[in-house]
Amino acid sequence: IIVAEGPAPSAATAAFLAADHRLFIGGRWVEAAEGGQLDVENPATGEIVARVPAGTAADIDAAVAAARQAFDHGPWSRMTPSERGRLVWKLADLLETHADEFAEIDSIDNGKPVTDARAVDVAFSCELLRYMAGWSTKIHGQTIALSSSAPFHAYTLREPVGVVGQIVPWNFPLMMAVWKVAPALAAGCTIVLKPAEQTPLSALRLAQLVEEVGFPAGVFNVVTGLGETAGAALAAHPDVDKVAFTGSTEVGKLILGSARGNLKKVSLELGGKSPVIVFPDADLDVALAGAASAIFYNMGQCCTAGSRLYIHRKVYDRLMAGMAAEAARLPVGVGLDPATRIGPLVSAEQLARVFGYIEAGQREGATVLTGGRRIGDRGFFLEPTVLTGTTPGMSVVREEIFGPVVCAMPFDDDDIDAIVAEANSSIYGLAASLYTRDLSKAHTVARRLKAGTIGVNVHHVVDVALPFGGFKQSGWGREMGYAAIELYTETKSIAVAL
Ligand code: TXE
Repeated sequence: IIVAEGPAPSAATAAFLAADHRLFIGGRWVEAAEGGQLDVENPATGEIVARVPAGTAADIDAAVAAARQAFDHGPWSRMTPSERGRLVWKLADLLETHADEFAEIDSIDNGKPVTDARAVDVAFSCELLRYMAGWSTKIHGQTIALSSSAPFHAYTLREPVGVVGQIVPWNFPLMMAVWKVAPALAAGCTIVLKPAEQTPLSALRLAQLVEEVGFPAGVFNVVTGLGETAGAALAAHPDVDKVAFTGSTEVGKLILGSARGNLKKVSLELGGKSPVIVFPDADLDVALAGAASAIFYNMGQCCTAGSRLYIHRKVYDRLMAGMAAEAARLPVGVGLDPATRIGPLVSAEQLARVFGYIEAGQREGATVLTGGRRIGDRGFFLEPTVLTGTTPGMSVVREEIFGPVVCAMPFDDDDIDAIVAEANSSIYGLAASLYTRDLSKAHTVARRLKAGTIGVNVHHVVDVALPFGGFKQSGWGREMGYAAIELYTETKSIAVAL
């Protein structure tokens, strides 16, 4: 496979990349207090495409102070839910107007196919902003009959939790930011957003739209910078009321430690090692399409990636032939090429990490059925990879690889107990999918799998209305749906002695 040069970005995207990038704090564009900068790399070429400020604790202090001021004293808290909702809806409209540009920015920054960025990342972000805009006018408490013999009028209010720190990863740069920003704004919180150091660009462009829409100063702040400096300072900040994080389980545990100081609320969306189970009665075309996209979509850099593929022995050979053919067929290329289905991994570091796993798997006895090699020497491309001969103890089966590498394993038992136990034998529990035409088996297995989202005859199930989050070490809390509004609000009980 030869990676072709992609087309040049549009003039708007090129102009944005070349601009002087600053932090967005208190409605103003400012340089980092310590003056440092971070290079932003295009993973398809390894070239530096932009430089952004390296924000540090001092910038986090300034951004938190601006968010605090906007929450405690600003016009934001006095706005009606309807006014808030209207601003969030307007942000969706403006994002949609600039959809192509955002798709290009994320494609250049992350490497992902621009076609996916446009159809999924940007489209979902617009949809989510609109969905959450709708909730802003529908957040309410309850009236509650007390058990007391004295007469009371008692009710609850749902109030915004306050200043929220949001730390997001690089796999869906815009979309991960909007997953957190949309419900927080709808609920009436103010925000300090820290995008991943690998992919800070779309968050900065989003801040420009926030400014254009006319959100009050300080409601939305963006500090670009490294995790261990800017991110850690945000998670530990005593004036932050809640921290929401998506990233590795390892860093999620660090965030918990940082949050202890003021016991801020914490929500975490962490890693996964999601199983895909194909029963012998499955529609094999559907199962193949699902299993392939489960691991190859976004180069496997999805928290829900279906990285453990369990196939009933009766259909194992047919499905594996299909997986190998699919891996070889998917067009690899520069993300900006609209025909590309597989782009580069996000960074040299990620490529090395994924390679490390492939090598470890082989050392431990796994066989590379297809893929397993770097493509070219420019950028960070890796062949979609299928490993066989993998066993439960191997690191490739236990640990999140976060690359296009699937461990395929046959199972024999027609009794579901063994396969359910195998699928559940993970420290993670983010997602799972199963393929069968047997309705009873589908619902029975779905109930018994320990994961936050279960797909039946489909893998990546994400919808603005459907709660999303993890069991076990895949996280705390649920995003999407009304569950996300609950994450960004506190319940207050009020009792009036009559
Ligand atoms: O993630 P990190 P990395 C997994 C995946 C991947 C591995 C490493 O397995 O291979 O993590 O990726 C910020 N305090 N996922 O190292 O470090 C960081 O700046 C506060 C799964 O890139 O967790 C970035 O903004 N913040 C995942 C964010 O955390 C800190 C998506 C995520 O980076 C910090 C990404 C600290 N001490 C990686 N250290 C998913 N669930 O989708 C880093 N950060």
